[in-house]
Amino acid sequence: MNGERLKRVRQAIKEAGVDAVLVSSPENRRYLSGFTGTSGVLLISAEENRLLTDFRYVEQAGRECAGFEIVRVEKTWVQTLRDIIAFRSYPRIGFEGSHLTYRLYSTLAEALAPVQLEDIKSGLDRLRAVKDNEEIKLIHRGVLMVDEAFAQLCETIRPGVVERDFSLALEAFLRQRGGERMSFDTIVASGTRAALPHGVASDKAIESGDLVVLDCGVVYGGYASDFTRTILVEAEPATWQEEIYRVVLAAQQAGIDKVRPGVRAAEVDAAARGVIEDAGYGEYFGHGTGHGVGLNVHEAPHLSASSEEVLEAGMVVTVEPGIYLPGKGGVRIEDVVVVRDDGPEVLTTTPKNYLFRA
Ligand SMILES: [Mn+2]
Repeated sequence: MNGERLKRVRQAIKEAGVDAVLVSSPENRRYLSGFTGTSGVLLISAEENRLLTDFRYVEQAGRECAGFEIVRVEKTWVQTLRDIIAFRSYPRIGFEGSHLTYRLYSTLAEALAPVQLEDIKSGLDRLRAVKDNEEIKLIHRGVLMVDEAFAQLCETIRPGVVERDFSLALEAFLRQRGGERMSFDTIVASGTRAALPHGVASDKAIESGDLVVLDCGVVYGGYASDFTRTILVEAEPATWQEEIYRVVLAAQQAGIDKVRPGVRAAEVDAAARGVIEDAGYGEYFGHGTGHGVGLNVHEAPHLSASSEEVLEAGMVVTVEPGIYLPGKGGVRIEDVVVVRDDGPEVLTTTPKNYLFRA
């Protein structure tokens, strides 16, 4: 049982003005209870910690969730929940609005009436933004696994190699070393496809002179990592290729240099974006500069212009600006960075100070 996390969720329950909370998203459920199964819901209040789950997971939950009473769901968890709270006084119950489907919400509201349901998802997500040392270790391990994979496999990015085959080799390498799964579908975007910021590996063969954007991550111990490098395949760089690489690299460094406690997430974005805008490529950088990484590969804090979050020591974020020129290609560079009291600690070790030649 993680008493510190339960203390903080009880504080969040109080702040949200609810009497109890239902936690159904896999990340928050795992964060608060330790449960790694794929089906179940937590009921947490000032007085109780319960996990409602079905036959498949009862034994596993008993092992994983010290401090939680495991309740076996017979028909649906909504019915089980209704039976439990019939004996409670919980006039207002929080739930995760961006996770619960509309249909489930409707069923829940009807079954629990007259209980009032309040969406407190963002209040729960915020609990995960600052990582403890154990969490940072798991993320670091994943980051280093990907660094190792890149060092081993980079030179296999050759003309004629199909994007999808490369991603498969990369995934096999990482799985053999203990990676549970990839953080997301691996992006291998070569040639003009490199202008697609999320160009998932396709059947295209890599060609000489292509820029290849490789964006991937591995999940280790439940925690995601995230990584991007751009590689030039077997050619002298064209002037435009060298130029956008240089600009993205400078932008990425400007973003990293801003990372420290007390700095607004939007300032990190502004620092990176400013370099790209000053070079005249502002319209070709259409996504945020980075995001928190943890149980979810994209989580708080969000490093974007509209973010109102403020960095705190222990947050783990990516810094990943890019330039995408339609019909030509693109460049993105991404590292994972820990917010430390004395500034940024970059976990990613793969070099980036030059355009990789494969
Ligand atoms: Mn990322």
